[in-house]
Amino acid sequence: MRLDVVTIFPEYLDPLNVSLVGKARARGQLDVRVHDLRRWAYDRHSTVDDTPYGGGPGMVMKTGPWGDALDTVLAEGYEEGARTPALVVPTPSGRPFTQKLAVELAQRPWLLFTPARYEGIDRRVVEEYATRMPVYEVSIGDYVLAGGEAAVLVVTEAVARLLPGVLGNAESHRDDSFAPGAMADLLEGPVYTKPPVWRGRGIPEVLVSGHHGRIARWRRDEALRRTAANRPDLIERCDAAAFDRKDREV
Ligand code: 6GU
Repeated sequence: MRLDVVTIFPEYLDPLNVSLVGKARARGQLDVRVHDLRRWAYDRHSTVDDTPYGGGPGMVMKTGPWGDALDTVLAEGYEEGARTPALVVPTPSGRPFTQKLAVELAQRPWLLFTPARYEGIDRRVVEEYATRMPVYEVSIGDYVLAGGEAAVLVVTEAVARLLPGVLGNAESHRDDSFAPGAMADLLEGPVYTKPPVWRGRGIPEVLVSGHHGRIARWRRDEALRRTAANRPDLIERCDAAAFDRKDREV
């Protein structure tokens, strides 16, 4: 997969060299290019923003530099053989970024991110590129960040771990014993490792019982407990009938 990021803070994307994403890049599974938007500014001060039409606080990112930047990055990508880009526009006004959307983005061969600072990008930029390619305006949660760069890191990590061969087998096949739509929509329960006793605290006996059915059911119940406590909205959506079927098997 190819990823391009156009930003006024290229160094903000340095974490893309670390950990899972960094390793995927080193292995050639991810081709990441970070571009400085100011390269496409055209005045002495490398201005990329201006005051908003209609007044109001803050500044708006200008059409000119963004248009020239995106045209150049797209042309370079096509020249190098990349195909069918999708534009990913991080904005608190976007649709919620979810695991489902991460799976959808992971299918695409080329993502072009446009993280903005200030009050956002002149609307005409998104309108223009939406005539040429799919555009995903995404928000990573109900709070406001100073810019979209942190959202690019979030989306990239969520997408990269879904690419074939990026995660180890053990991790990618977890929870396979559960029907999709049942456990899939719950939060993970607690986990334990050695030693068996720490500061007088033991581990749940069932986990060393060797009874895989009971372990699976315990994990499911803990997942339900945690989900009910932290995300009651997710309980509404889960498939209770699938749990009942599973229970009758144990
Ligand atoms: Cl994608 N950008 C900004 N600036 N703030 C956000 C966000 C994105 N998602 C949640 N808050």
